[in-house]
Amino acid sequence: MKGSKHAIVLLDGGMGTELQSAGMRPGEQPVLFGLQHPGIVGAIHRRYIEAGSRVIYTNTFGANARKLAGTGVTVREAIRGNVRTAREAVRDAERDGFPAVRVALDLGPIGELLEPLGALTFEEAYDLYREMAEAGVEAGADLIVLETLTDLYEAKAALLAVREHTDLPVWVTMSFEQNGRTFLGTTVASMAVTLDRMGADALGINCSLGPSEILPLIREMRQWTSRPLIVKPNAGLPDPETGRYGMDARGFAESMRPYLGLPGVCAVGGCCGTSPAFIRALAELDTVSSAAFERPQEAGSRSGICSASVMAEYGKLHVVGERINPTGKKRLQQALREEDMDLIRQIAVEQQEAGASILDINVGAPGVDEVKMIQKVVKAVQSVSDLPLQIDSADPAVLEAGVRVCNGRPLINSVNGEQWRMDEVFPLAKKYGAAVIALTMDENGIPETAEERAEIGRRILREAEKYGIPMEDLIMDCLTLTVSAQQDQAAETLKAVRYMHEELGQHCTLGVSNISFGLPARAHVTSTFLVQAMQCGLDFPIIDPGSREVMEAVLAFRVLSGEDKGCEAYIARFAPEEAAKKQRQKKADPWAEEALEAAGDVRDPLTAAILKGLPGEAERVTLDLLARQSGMSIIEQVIIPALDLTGRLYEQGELFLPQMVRAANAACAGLDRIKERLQQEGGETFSRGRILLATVEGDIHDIGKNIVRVVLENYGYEVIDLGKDVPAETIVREAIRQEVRLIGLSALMTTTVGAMEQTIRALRASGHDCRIMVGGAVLTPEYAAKIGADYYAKDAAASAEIAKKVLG
Ligand code: THG
Repeated sequence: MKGSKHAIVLLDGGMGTELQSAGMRPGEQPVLFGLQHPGIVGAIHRRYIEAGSRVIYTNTFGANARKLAGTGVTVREAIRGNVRTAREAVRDAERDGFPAVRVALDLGPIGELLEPLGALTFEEAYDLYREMAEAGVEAGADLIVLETLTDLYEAKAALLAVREHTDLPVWVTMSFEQNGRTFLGTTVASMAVTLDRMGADALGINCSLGPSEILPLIREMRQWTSRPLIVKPNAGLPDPETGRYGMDARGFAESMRPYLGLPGVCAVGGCCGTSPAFIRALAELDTVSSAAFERPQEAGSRSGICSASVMAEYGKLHVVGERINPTGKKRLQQALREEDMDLIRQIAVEQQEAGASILDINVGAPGVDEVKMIQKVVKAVQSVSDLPLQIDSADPAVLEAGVRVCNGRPLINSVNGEQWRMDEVFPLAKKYGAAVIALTMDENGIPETAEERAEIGRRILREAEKYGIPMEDLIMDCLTLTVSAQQDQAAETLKAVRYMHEELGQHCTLGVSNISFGLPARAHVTSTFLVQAMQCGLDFPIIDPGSREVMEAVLAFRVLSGEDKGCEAYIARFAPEEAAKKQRQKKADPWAEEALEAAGDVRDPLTAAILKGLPGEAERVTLDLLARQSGMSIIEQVIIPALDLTGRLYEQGELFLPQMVRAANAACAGLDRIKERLQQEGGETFSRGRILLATVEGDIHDIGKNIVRVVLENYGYEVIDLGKDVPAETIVREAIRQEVRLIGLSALMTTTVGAMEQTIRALRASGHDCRIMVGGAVLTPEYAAKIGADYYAKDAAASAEIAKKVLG
């Protein structure tokens, strides 16, 4: 688009690196430094404004109560002081004739992992952001930007907190890796869909990658949202030799050029390693800098229901698993009353493995506080399954409680044509960005004819539009009646589905199994009706994925409709099964076993419980085994091989970090039982060896190190965690005192890899015999070798591999 001017909002560049060159010491908290040296921070803001920034980010990235604990400074003070510094810089610049500049309250991640991976609850995260948002409003910020987030759940808590306590515009930018996921597994698509529908004013990507690496991710994001997009990359990838960011201002600006013609990209700036010179170079590109967004030209065309990592995209066939529903199920009702989540977790995993792509959750049972229980169950299910969720209740308070704590974009089950029901459900759907199932019935019940059901459906669609809910987000349920009681109704339902699909282009759901109540051999009728309905346009069937006949109909339908390209899924599902049959006849070779395990077909119950991440089940099976077998032999023959297998699957990209951690937790539950037993029997305790972990001096990041710790502990190693910002002398002293043979050092920032090198030198100089592994975002294998480390651990799984090599 040569010659054309693309109006764009210029943001600012890096703050941390600027503060360090202005004298902030490594390890010092930027927020506190800003309070002590407002002049220095103000001068940095001023340089960005002079370079062309029209929105500046306040120096409040880590101003949350967790990070400020023990500093004697409150969140309010930290935010008030740093916002004032930015406001004054803007006031002075405007007085000196610069155009209008807006002050964005900058809020980064809390710095602790949220449940189920960590200890921080969704509600605690919400409260921490609420406190900061309120302080930001009071201090006079113009907008709020949530940035560098890697967990969609945290982003959702933060966005809700801001929305419920301020009227300011909110932008959200997250940090992705080149594979299009954050390091906690959130995908670009899930982020965009979830936060767009929840009403974030702009979305984007900052940090972790350079401009060229982010470009394909922004293109992907554009497909899922029509919000203005923000790009704030690092100055390239860190140099493997020096660990520093490689790009200069000119090169950075040149590689930002492709964004200027990209529809939807409305704001650009820089993150780590960028300076005012970089922003000036951006300003010199062929742009017109403005302080407000241009109207986005076109809508994102793709959408769906999602968790943080799985998208059930509209246009494909998705099985909704119906089994987390206590209606008529004594055992599940009892589990709910006793708040026993094990059974529920197990049902979730079984349905996912059987091929469900969405899980329906209903907790309606006598004697159950449903509002409380839906949150408990949603969290329990999310701790073992990555599938998107459907929240099923007649009570709007239960619906709200459920969709609030869903990680991702849920589906509400359901609304119908009654005005009062629409008036209570649609505002919830709008606020939380949920999609909604619409039952084609009203105060007069279920109409007999397809035409009347279609009429109610159209009325619901019109009403939804008044609430700003687009048609595509209503999944029509034309209602399955029981064929043995009302035989002509099966045809009416199918006719109504066909109308919804063909005439209105709506997505459709049905509670399919209802069709066959009262008949023998129900599966034949259920699966035949399912096929008929799918042929008419049913794309969100609610069924029991554990029913073989029904699921086989779904898999076959996908082949025949062309959705299963090259019949890949069909083959992947059935080929191993056939191979397994043959294998069982022959003597099994271990690699074939592994393929089976990867396909989820594990016959050893403890291995299965660990792979699926079911702690209760792992405990139960371990206790069974202990009656027959020694604790050590269970550890050696089952638990360790299961964890090794998890590690291999992780490396092959078959499992992701959350699943790894779940597996480790399940193994831990089994190990605890064994430890208890070993202690009762006196003496022998189990440890595979001792490992010391520390984040080096000057570095206050410990999420990465904490993940490594969890994984190593759950592999059976004894971990001595010295924490963060640890001086080299302490590490040497403790390594010697506790006779540690493997040491893991972590450094997240380019500025602290120097401290890592010094620590390694000090360890070598001490003469203590040990191996050293290093890890952290800016490290590379080359650099690790250069500073004298024995091993480079690219992630937690790699650290476990290294531990095995060194300690056995
Ligand atoms: N439309 C929408 N939502 C729905 C339905 C629908 N939710 C509920 C139901 N119908 C679909 N879900 C279930 C959940 C559990 C069972 C059936 C449907 C179930 N059925 C047992 C059976 O089929 O054998 C009966 C109980 C038992 O004997 O255990 O469990 O139509 N939007």
